[in-house]
Amino acid sequence: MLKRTSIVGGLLVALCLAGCIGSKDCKFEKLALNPFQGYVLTTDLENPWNIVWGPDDYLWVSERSGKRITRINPETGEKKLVGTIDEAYPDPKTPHEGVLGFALSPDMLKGGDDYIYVFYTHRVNGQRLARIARYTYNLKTQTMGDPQIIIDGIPAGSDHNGGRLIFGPDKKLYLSKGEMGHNQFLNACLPIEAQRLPTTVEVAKKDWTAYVGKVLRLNPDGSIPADNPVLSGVRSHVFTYGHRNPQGLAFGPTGLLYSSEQGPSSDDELNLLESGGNYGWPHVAGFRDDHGYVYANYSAAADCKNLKWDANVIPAGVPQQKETSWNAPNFKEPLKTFYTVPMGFNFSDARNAGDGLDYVCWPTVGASSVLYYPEKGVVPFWRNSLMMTSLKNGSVYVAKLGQSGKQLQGDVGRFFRSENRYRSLAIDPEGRRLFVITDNGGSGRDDALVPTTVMKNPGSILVFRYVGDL
Ligand SMILES: [Ca+2]
Ligand SMILES: [Ca+2]
Repeated sequence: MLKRTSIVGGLLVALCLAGCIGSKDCKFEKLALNPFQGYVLTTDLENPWNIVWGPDDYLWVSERSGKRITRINPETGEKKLVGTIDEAYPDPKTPHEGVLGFALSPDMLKGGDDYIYVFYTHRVNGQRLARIARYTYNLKTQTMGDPQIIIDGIPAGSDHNGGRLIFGPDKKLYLSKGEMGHNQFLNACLPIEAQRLPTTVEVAKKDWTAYVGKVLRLNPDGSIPADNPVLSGVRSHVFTYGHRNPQGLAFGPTGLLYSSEQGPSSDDELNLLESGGNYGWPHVAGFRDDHGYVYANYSAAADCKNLKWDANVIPAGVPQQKETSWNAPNFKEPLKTFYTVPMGFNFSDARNAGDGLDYVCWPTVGASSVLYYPEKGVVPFWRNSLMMTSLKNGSVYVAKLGQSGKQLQGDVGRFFRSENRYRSLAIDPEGRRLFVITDNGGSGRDDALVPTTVMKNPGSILVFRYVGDL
């Protein structure tokens, strides 16, 4: 039974009124008033983490804490269990562990390899680790089995595990891996290793401890592609590095790879990922502009354990580094930040931001995924765009690409605001329906933009259907 439940009262009006951020991003405001229908397709998912439109015209969803892969009928919302990953370990105290990304083989249901590649965290003797396992999809039973481990021993932590897994047009697997939230909160005294590259000895031993704050590129059998970049004299799975928590990966039509990445107190990023690129973390957040960020290296403080970590106030004794005092020849600036704030920005009082920024403009959005919206899609004002989901603001941001795909053009639109945390999204082949999965809990903002831990549609798939041409 299709649940045409209203997502929130007056959703479309509310989201359109809230569809403009600050003074710079208002051009999409009128376009956002174009008609969409919003409804709930299905509920009772357990922290859905990844959603894709499969070659069988079903939605495929991973559930992080539910430890499973499920197929969902996009018309009725009916669920069919594909398989459960019993080895996965979603620590109930963290939102970063369990079954994260998965990718379907490009040849699936085409007489080729009917494989599902799943990235999940688990525990070995109490130690957090992560791996990619390949499952075979049985066409008759529509379930998965015969797990084969493709790569094992990837570091995992209580925070920032990244976790997006996609195939490229080159039929390589791309995995985003976070830096495990080191240098903050309970992990404040652990060093960030996003800049550390694997050594020859480590690669020979299959020691993947350097695979944090990286985007990896793998052959489907888990081996290192022969054309991966050589970094500091070593070829490994590392494709790009210097990342914080990249949770989104998406390819554009000409084979360009984009990522979304969570920044610290400011500067979530959309990036164009180029082989061998250094994306700056933790030396730089966003652009190398000394705006709103300095690298405070707690692990280098003599008495770190006795210091109080604070996102905004750096204690004496913690070494600090300005962005402009660091550089690297392969440093890549982002395409766009969400958001960079002026020098002297008062992070402890968002209302004091000035320059058109207010509480809704707290300068990160919790970027959780990115998707390319194709040129042939039916929504005219979304064509050739990157769509990015926001956890903190329960919104989909839409950024138009320039013709080359190597830069953005115009202002960023914001759509479908609701009191939810948007984890990821998929579109149907026509580009008419946007399917958004929501976290079961966590913090966001209510309709008045006041912080809340109440989610309107926990563990759901929300559908936004374009009806402007019907
Ligand atoms: Ca960066
Ligand atoms: Ca910066």
